[in-house]
Amino acid sequence: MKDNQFNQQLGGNEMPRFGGPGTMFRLPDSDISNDIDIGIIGVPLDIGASNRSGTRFGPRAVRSESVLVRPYGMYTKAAPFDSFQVADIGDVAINTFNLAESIRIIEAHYDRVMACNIKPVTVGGDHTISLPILRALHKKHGKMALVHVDAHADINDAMFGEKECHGTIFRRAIEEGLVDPARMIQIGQRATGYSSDDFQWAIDRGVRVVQAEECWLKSLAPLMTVVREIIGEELPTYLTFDIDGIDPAYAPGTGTPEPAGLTTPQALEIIRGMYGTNLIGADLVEVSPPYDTSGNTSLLAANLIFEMLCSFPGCVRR
Ligand SMILES: [Mn+2]
Repeated sequence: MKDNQFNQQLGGNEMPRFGGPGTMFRLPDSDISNDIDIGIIGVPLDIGASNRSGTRFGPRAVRSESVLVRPYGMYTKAAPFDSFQVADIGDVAINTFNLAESIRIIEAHYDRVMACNIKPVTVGGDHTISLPILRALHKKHGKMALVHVDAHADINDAMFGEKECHGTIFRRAIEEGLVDPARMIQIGQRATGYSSDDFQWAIDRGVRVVQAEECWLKSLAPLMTVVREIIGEELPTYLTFDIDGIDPAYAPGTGTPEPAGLTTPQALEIIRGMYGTNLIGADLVEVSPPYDTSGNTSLLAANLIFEMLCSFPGCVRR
């Protein structure tokens, strides 16, 4: 099975799935290098979260549950490990005592990733991490399109006076010009807020906000057709997926759960619907293993990350 030019997973018939390396998808690990097309990166941060903590354990838990993910998408027919050189390029050494310093460390780390032309697929970590990632990617790609799946809009101006934490990041991203609000779609927002204005700041700047109620009880494939029309095929596009966008019945292991969210099939439709855009990076954030008693949230996260790999441009279908 090692005759492919690209890194392949350690197979379940070569080493039992409960043994062997602890890397994502049982792929080889690697330094940051020009040889890598897509690098999987862990950011074990939880000091930017406002309610339950625990996302510091997310990357390790998602890697652990990823042992069951195989190399071929049975429905999409996608074969990402025959398409790209993918490797687990490790974790970011954040300073767990200092959020602002951690944000700087993350940006500097992704500057190195971008210098090697690696497309990053990140496992969080709380949602704060998307801001320094977008800052680093913006230096290479300019203003990007953004698809943001989340129970929350994450557009607060400040929380407890802090301008940079997991609930403020997309206001900062728009203010700093990292993303084009006219090419930004938020999906899955719901439940309770402080006032009817909570989602309005983004809408007023041209963001398309698709609340969870608009998604209930139907396929999201038509929505994703509209999303692709809004974004187009050329504009560098980032996907940020907060696991709390999904209903806590499917994904209970998270810090700020809200009822009546997206289903697992809808999550797949969203990520698969990104195929056809110029996806240049993605993240999966807010998995909190201490609240994930069955491991199902991490298992789902690992499968969603596989689907992200399948949605990068050039991923072969066979
Ligand atoms: Mn979020």
